[in-house]
Amino acid sequence: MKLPLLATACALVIAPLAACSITEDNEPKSGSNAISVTSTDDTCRVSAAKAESGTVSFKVKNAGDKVTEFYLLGEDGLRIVGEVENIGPGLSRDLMLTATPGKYFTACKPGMIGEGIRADFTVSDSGKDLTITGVDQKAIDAALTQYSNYVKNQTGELVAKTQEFVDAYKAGDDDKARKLFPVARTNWERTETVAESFGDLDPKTDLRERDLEPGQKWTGWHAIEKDLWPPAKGYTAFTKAQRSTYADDLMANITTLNTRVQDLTYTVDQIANGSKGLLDEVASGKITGEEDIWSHTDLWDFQANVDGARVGYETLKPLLDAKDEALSTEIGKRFAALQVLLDKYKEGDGFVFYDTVTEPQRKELSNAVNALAEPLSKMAGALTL
Ligand SMILES: [Cu+2]
Repeated sequence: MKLPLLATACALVIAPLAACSITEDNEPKSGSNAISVTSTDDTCRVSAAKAESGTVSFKVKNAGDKVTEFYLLGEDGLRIVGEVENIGPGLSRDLMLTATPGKYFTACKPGMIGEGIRADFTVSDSGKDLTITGVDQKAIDAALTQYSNYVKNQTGELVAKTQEFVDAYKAGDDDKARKLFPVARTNWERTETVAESFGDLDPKTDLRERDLEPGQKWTGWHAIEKDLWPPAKGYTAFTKAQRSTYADDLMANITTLNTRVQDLTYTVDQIANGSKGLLDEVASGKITGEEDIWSHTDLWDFQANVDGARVGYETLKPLLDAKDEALSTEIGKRFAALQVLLDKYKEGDGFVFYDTVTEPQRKELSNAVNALAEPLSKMAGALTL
């Protein structure tokens, strides 16, 4: 079962001036960069196909029955400029970003599979200066460099840890491989929103069996996970040759990821939205126990997503303190509260297995995640407005 990220859609309305009610009109004010998106199970209605450079906000409403996602993609159709994931039926979520002039695509993804329902989107030049006001440019540059170094550091470690993991797996040392699985994934999950921004690598690397599309070959972490923690009945273990194939493929994709992040640069809103995106990952996969369905090592991933979200916040903290100190303090408090709760499940160097965490305990974790998601969702808006 998927738990809704937030109890009400209202909690996520960013603009303080927006009155909040269940029957709220989804139409944007004319001439503004506030765009409304209505996603149903087979349509994606975007209220405007263009905007002017500067702050653009998409108010995404899910009017369908399936959980949906919304993306703003770059001209190549692969680069994710901004996204909101895991929007339950009846809920609304806001995506706020700083858009530079260019050609884009909008996409709704009902059911969270496939290419999504896409449409062209153009951002024209407003002539506006897109630098953040009221914050020292040096502080911005420092934050962006710091974040870029962080990501490179994580993917570098990911290469090393994944190598150890696949070596053990190929050698048939299953006990060692099982121990290393959640450890190697930690570096992946800490930077998951960056890893996911490579639309070609992510499905090959981190796809879950239940999200397979007809004809799609299942590879990556979770295919190996199933082989290491096989179901009691009806599963044929991989041969030695198959093990090598899957292990080498995972290693090659991780190596490519590491190569690609070396040239990546980031913007403040990407870091802010990425931080929130990592927390959405917790809500959509870890709380539910769907991420590591065979190994039950979800709490390692949970912690890693939270770590990544916190790094994003801490990187931006000097800027956020200058723009909205109360919000910054609130986010810091919520991170701390969530960590206190997570610490209860620590065991040795890792965590207890998630199948031992009861339904009420999961609910308690979920509430702490939601309490953090609410102020965290305001960070991008507070920084770019
Ligand atoms: Cu994941």
